[in-house]
Amino acid sequence: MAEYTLHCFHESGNAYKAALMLQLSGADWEARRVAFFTGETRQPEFRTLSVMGEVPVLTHHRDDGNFTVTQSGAILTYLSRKLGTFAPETEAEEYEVMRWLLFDSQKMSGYAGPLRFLRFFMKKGETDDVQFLHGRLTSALKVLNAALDGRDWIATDRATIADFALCGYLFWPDQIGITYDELPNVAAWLARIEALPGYKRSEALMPSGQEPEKATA
Ligand SMILES: N[C@@H](CCC(=O)N[C@@H](CS)C(=O)NCC(=O)O)C(=O)O
Repeated sequence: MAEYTLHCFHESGNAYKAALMLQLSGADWEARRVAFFTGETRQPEFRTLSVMGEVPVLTHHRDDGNFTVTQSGAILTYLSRKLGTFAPETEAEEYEVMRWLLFDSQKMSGYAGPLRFLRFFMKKGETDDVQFLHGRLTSALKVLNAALDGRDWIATDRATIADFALCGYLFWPDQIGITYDELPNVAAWLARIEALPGYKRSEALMPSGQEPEKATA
């Protein structure tokens, strides 16, 4: 058995953050498919793994037993401590990373995920809800673009888990319905992440959460 099991599916940008961290850290891990699109996260068995009913879920198979962590920000923090990679190194860096993880959860992934879901997977059209999410995400992207001005990485002078959190959904601009034409710092930062040794796209790291006959991506 691998040292880490990640309950995941490749359409999930939240799962991608954890998978990317495991991949770029060279960790010993395996992906366990969650059939999200047929409702596995709502089943009682999944709720015993995660009371919040959300992917990703990380289980660390340790000598003292299995240790399970949920919420992508907590998983990234746990992995950075256990693996000693992409971690903040000082108290100031710790808070810098933390505030970007929180910003990501509410305003970046927190809007990009639902916007992509409604536009790309549900084909909802340009409803008021879609327009609201688009506006909120556009504002968050402008904040990120401004914060990246003159710097390579968002929280420190090195890549950290904050970068992996914020980019979780951003390699699917077409599916979200956005462009980076007016966000050059974001575009350059994403290219920097793609150039990290061992980088892989979500689809190459995890199985699909869709049933094969229904797969749209
Ligand atoms: N704040 C959570 C968000 C996780 C999340 O929204 N996961 C989605 C998949 S991307 C999910 O499992 N949703 C299940 C549901 O809403 O029923 C995190 O960062 O891990």
